Amino acid sequence: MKKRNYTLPIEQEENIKITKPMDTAVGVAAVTASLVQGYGQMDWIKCSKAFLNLNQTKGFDCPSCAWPDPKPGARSSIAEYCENGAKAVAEEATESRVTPDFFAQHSIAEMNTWSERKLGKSGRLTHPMILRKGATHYKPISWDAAFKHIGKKLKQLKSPNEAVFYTSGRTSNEAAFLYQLFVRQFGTNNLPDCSNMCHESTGTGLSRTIGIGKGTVKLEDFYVADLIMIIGQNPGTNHPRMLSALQKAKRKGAKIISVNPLEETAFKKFKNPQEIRGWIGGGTTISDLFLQVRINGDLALLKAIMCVLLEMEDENPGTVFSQDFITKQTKGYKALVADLRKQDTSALAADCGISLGEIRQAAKLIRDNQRMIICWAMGITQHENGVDNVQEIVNLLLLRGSIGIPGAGACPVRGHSNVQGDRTMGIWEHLKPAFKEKLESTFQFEAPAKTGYNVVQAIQAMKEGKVRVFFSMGGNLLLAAPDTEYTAEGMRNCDLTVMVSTKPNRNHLVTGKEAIILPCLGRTELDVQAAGKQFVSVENSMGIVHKSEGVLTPASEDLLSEPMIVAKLAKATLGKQTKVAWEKLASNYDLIRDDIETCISGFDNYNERVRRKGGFYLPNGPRDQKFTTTDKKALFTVNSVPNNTLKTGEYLMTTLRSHDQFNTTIYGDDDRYRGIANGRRVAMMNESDLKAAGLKQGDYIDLFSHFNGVERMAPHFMVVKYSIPKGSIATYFPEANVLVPIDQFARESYTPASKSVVVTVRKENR
Ligand SMILES: Nc1nc2c(c(=O)[nH]1)N[C@H]1C(S)=C(S)[C@@H](COP(=O)(O)OP(=O)(O)OC[C@H]3O[C@@H](n4cnc5c(=O)[nH]c(N)nc54)[C@H](O)[C@@H]3O)O[C@H]1N2
Ligand SMILES: Nc1nc2c(c(=O)[nH]1)N[C@H]1C(S)=C(S)[C@@H](COP(=O)(O)OP(=O)(O)OC[C@H]3O[C@@H](n4cnc5c(=O)[nH]c(N)nc54)[C@H](O)[C@@H]3O)O[C@H]1N2
Ligand SMILES: [Mo]
Repeated sequence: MKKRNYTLPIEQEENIKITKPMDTAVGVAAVTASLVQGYGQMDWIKCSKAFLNLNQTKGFDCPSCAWPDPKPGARSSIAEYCENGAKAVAEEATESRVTPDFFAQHSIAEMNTWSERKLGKSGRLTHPMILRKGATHYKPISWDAAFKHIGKKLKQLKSPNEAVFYTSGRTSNEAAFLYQLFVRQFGTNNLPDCSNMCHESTGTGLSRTIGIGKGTVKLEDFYVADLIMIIGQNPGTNHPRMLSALQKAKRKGAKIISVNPLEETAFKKFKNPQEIRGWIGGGTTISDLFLQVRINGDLALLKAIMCVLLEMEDENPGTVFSQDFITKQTKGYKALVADLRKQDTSALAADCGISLGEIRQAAKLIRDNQRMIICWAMGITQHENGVDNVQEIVNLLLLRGSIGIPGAGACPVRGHSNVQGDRTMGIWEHLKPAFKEKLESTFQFEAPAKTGYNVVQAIQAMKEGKVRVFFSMGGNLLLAAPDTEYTAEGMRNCDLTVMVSTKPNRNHLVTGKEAIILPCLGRTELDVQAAGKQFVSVENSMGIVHKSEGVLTPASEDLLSEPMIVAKLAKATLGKQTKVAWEKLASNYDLIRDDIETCISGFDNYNERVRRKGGFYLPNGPRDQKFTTTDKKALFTVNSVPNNTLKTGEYLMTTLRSHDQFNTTIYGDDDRYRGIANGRRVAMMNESDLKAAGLKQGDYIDLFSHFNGVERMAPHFMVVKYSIPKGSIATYFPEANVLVPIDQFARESYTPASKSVVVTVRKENR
């Protein structure tokens, strides 16, 4: 059996403190001194300027999550931000700097012993740096030399497919469009992105069933919804501003059902930090029905609910299912009903761990409330059956006709602030024929037709030695990807790895034979080019495109904007091969937007409309019940229930975000709402499992996963007794990523199954 083990360093032994999980989610009202000192080390004046401009019509888009701003077109004058948005801004606006001197003082070997948190806290990168073959330290390099070097390496490849160009979801529309254009002119579709590990299952499932890979609701729908289901999502931590929308919905009478193996604090009570009554009142109870589903029990649960609804429909035909809508607008109803009739509802209930009584309660709420929104995030997408999960959600919406009417629809809640926009701009390993033609006719070149690598395939190709150059537009693939040790080997196999980054991360330390860091402007910073001050644009989780304009003085004079980095790289690499006026485009983003308008539908009058207050909404057929599938109908699908049977001693492990992180950026070591402080190497377990295994809270265990002949190990996790279904374990991402097999991912979408990893545990021998 092959063995893999990678342990993220910690500075010193964690002194983990456990208290009761909190009953009320309450953000921090103002940017308090402690928040600023604790998270961002920025000075007060700068801090106030940043926060006054966050999510304002004239300011910058919050670099944290993709939740939309309230009232597009008339954003409030009070800062619209949340505690975690504040942390994200503070992290970027820090006063600390990682200069050439810093790199001269600290070797790669030394920095590799630092925790991810310490690395990030070192500060903002100020200068392009190169790690030469065999060197122990990064050395400064001029921008020109860096581009020349990367361009030369790219040109030397036997095939353009020996290079991989990754993107993380903070990249703006303008940078993303230029980037994919460069990559395709270079000759490959190897454009994996963080979306592959995130909502790809959503894109795949929704495209097939309703014809668009995006949600169908807008924020205003929340205010007229009668029922909101929140499945596999932790909004209190990851989309805190969503709680204000839920609170408003509740005040207007909506009911909320939450489905989660953990009773997250957000589902209990919420006090709105942005209103005075939030401080004095008792808070709003968010969830009316909490269903503590087993990990990956969602499909069984949804099916069980539909079985009960079918019984109700049989009793009173035409009162439960939206027969008129089903006949006119859908396909596949009969097959779905036939499948439901074959199911044993009690077996489904046992499978998902929810009682028949609660399933009936949920079914009744659904029967009585047609204006139903279903929200979901990573608890749904990151399983082998992630696409099936999404399709099962669509089945439920279609049965009730709860799509394309006000207050109802599908609401996948996106992660990174512009992950949806990047995909709209063509960051994708697939190149659709229509877009290919547009690119070719607009820019006079022949684009590659062959589908490129997604994240999993890219890492596998790197590991197999098929990739020589890895280029990364933001992100931290090493720690975000599954199977950390395997991914690390893939990185080390490359001749050159290049990271466009704002702050140091592990990807700068576990590198190809040579490595280059290209430091870029952040979202919060002024972006002045030859044509004057520039702004960029982003698309939020609900398909609204709006502008984002930085205000802070850049962290260093040597930073380039992401569009300019792409432009200079394209020039250095493509030379006479290209007819694009790269630097002219990167000097005036209006020109990039003009090209986007030519190539991508929905962007008519881009430059004019993006300047309007609140931006504009992209076309979305299903929102108006115009389904854009091949036969113009919404599709019911038959999805089978996954087999989650565990052998004795096995557990199903899910990997979560704590309250103090943004993906691989670790702000601090506390998970305030869950009552976990001072450390991240924890394994949340059910009380009866602990007894059965002879463990108690405070014990340390090693975790193992076995898959396809490989044993993976993650040592030293403190056991925490937690309210979680039997047979389940929850750990934090990225510490537990080493256990996620590279070759276990969602069918069709390739999203790593990081929310259902079969593990065993062993009490630590110390
Ligand atoms: N502050 C902050 N904000 C963020 C991020 C961040 O790291 N920090 N990340 C951003 C990104 S990129 C994304 S994609 C989103 C992620 O947002 P979320 O999807 O909310 O993030 P996760 O912590 O991965 O877990 C989601 C929830 O799924 C539950 N869950 C786990 N397994 C299952 C399951 O099998 N079934 C069900 N029903 N639930 C399950 C977990 O208990 C958890 O409550 O947030 C974005 N916003
Ligand atoms: N086990 C497990 N693994 C997961 C997940 C999970 O739930 N469980 N979630 C997955 C999900 S949903 C996602 S989206 C991925 C995230 O994967 P990534 O997007 O690759 O990771 P991030 O941690 O968001 O990237 C952080 C880095 O981006 C850089 N950065 C920040 N701002 C900017 C900027 O403005 N420009 C540039 N160029 N760089 C910038 C900084 O240097 C920082 O170190 O992880 C996935 N991995
Ligand atoms: Mo994500």
